[in-house]
Amino acid sequence: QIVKYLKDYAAPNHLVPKVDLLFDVQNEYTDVIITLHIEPQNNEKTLILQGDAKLLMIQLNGERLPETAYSLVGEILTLPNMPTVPFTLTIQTRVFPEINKSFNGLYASDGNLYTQCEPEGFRKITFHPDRPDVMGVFTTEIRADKQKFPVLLSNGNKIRSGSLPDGRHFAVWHDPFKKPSYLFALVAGQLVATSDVFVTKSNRQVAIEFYTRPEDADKVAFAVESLKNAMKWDEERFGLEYDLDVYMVVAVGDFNMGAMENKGLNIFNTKYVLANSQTATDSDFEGVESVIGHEYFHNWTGNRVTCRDWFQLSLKEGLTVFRDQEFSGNRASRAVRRIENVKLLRTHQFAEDASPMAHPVRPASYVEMNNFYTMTVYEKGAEVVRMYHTFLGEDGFQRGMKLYFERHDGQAVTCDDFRHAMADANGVDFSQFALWYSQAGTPTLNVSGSLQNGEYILDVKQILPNTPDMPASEKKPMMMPLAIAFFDENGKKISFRQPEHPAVSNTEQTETVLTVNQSEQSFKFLMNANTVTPSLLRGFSAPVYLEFDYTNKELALLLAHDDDAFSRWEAGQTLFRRAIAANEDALKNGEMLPEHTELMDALRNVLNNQDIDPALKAMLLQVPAEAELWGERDNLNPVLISMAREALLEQIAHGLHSELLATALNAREAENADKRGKEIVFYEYNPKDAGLRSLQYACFGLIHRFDEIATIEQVFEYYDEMARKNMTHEWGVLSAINHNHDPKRDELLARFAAKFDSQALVMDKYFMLIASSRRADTLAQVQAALNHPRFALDNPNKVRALIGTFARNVPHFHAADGSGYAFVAQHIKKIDEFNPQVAAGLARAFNLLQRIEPQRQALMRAELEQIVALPNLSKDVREIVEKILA
Ligand code: HT7
Ligand code: ZN
Repeated sequence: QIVKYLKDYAAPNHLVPKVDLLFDVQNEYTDVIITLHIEPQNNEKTLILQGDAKLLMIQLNGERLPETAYSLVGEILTLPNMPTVPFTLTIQTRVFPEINKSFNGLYASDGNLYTQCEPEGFRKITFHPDRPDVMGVFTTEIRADKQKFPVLLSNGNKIRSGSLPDGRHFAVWHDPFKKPSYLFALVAGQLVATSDVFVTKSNRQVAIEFYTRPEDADKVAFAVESLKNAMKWDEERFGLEYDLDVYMVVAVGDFNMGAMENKGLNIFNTKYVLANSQTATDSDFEGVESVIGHEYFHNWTGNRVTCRDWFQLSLKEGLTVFRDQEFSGNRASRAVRRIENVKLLRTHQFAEDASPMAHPVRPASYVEMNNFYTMTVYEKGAEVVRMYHTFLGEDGFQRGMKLYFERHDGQAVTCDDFRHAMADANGVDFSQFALWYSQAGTPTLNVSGSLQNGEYILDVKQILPNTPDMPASEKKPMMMPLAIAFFDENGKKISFRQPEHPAVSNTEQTETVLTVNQSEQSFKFLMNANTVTPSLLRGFSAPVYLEFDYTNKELALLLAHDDDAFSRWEAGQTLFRRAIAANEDALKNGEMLPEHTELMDALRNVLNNQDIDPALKAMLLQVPAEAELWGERDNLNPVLISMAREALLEQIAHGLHSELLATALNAREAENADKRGKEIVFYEYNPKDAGLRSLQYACFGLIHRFDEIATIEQVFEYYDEMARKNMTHEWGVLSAINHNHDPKRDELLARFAAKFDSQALVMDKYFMLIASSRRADTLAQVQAALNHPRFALDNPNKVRALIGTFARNVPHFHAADGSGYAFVAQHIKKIDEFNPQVAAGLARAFNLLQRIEPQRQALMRAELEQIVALPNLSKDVREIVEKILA
């Protein structure tokens, strides 16, 4: 395995400021001719290019080079005797998109052609340095059959097009902005455009074009609207305006990730473009809005200012996730969106940080870059950006952004450059903050408090974990914001002063942000109070575990009264976690389950409280996911934890049946209220109705446990009526009864599949239902689904829906006989033969290996050892599996 290290970075010896491309599309192959206008640096004579395509010929300044003038070893083309003054190199390659199932480079999907070049896919098309600090102005000509490929697209503006002999035609695209090769894109095929216009703040007209298959054109309106909202929002919040005359989005069903921000020509997984109320749930709509925003925001944070090298990936991804989170939060339910983001981070990123795959936000090494598009780089990276924002406030943060663009527009830069811009624009020292980029693992803040004579002392200890790359003993204390407030016994905020804080020592405050930057430190507050319950880490002000020895009563107080939605939710989550832990102990010891009176009372209060926003109420009812409960525990039995969690859900369903029912009915009533009396009733996505629906199904997901037989009968009878409203309702009822053993469940799922047979994205939902069921026959049903005519092992969405969902189905993936591990491992091996990126994604399911109890650990290990023994295993899967086994 060749490991690449950040410490070995060296500036490029050859720049390529201009690139001319010609794609000659034929039936079985495409010939690509690239002309690189090369500027040697430091009199360097040896030119090194990257390429993984069939090499046909090379010309130097128009003269063909003999084969003796270069050598090609693996993907590295070495040309030893190149001029030291500017020259051109023209290279012809041949690629075979029809047989490319890796969905990297140039590939065919449904007869059309698409590219995916980030991070190192350009080299699968042609030869180039293919590193992000080599930027150029691209001109691209595409020639193809006019009937088969009526639409020919690339980056920038179309400057010429016309007919060619033999029923062929051509188009020439020119992108005036210098860009790295990973932002190159080409699309050719039979697509229809849905068009719109956006007028920028400086009054320029930007043409918006969304390309889809003709039958999907009725599902793009929401994405188009979301794009226009994103364009406007970026102007208003960040002062950033779009820079080309056209913004194109192309939807494709075969795609490895969510979407790709290629300059002026985004390519999207259909999942994040196509949505109408009959095929997409409210959360699908929210996914479209956020990914459309994310890719658009990359135009400045990623494209105009890009990464110097791939170690700096979080420079663009962390920042752009922060921006898309702010955009989505601005649209509606900011507090709920924040909680959703924290939940995502804590379920998946914290797990990654506690696994053999742990790495810093700026990784120090990698074997396969595709393996580093991780929750850590994206989601923890966004939290790092959010911490700058918390320290500096909106104005200070925007000053930093302004300086960042002033200094670096058109450049390829580092995370340090971003940090310096934030620091210099505000005169703040962020040198200690740099540790967030180099130290992996989730810190723990251990906090305790004591009140004496009106003086409250908060003691904060910072504990850093061991990670595979660095022992805790080598780690230095990090700098982070700790947002706090205090509540009295009636749930009222206590006002306080900070005598040690010169700037505010005489100011009465009710909340503040502390700077934690040492292993141990104390903060003093003066207040007039008898009992104090601190509200800590408000808004999740830093990506850490927080330990504070709350009583259940204090947690109930915060859950009832805290005005910070995150802290309120977190108080409930802690009560849930405690109850599940107590259930686990009882199950382990064969004892009666405890009653959890305080939790039940607190939940009853939440359900009865009419002042809580429905979407937030739905979040407050959500029990932590299984992966969140694993935390940093060792020797864990995931199935026992899952049983303890299920037992709590049953207890809530029975203990609060009537409150849940009343809440669900009220929410349904409120959703229907403004539709009654109208001739045509729309159950469309809008944030208010989405909140009411999420509350209905948060309740219904519990209610059905009260009497599963009666529920399935009822659902069976009213299914068509529910389903007719919209996909959120249809999905809500099917998800709730999905675990039911009654044959009616199978019949409902079969009806669902038959109804949506021609809708690929809805069929993904069908496969998800099959794979997420807790029914005893789930593995058998998943195996049968592999032969369903709409399942395809070479389609990443289908693989994620069926096999990926199964790998997260805790009782089945972790079945004691190892059948779940064997099933997933078998498919990792199969898929790796044509799509290593997707196979490596599945391999992460085994991340838990070293922390799982010995019997399951042995079963997992046996599967992984078989995988690494494969002679042709990809470096993608090998890197992941070897790390897990290490
Ligand atoms: N910047 C993109 C990351 C990406 C990707 C996208 C699609 C297929 C393969 C890919 N490899 C890397 C997506 C983003 O963060 O916006
Ligand atoms: Zn991104």
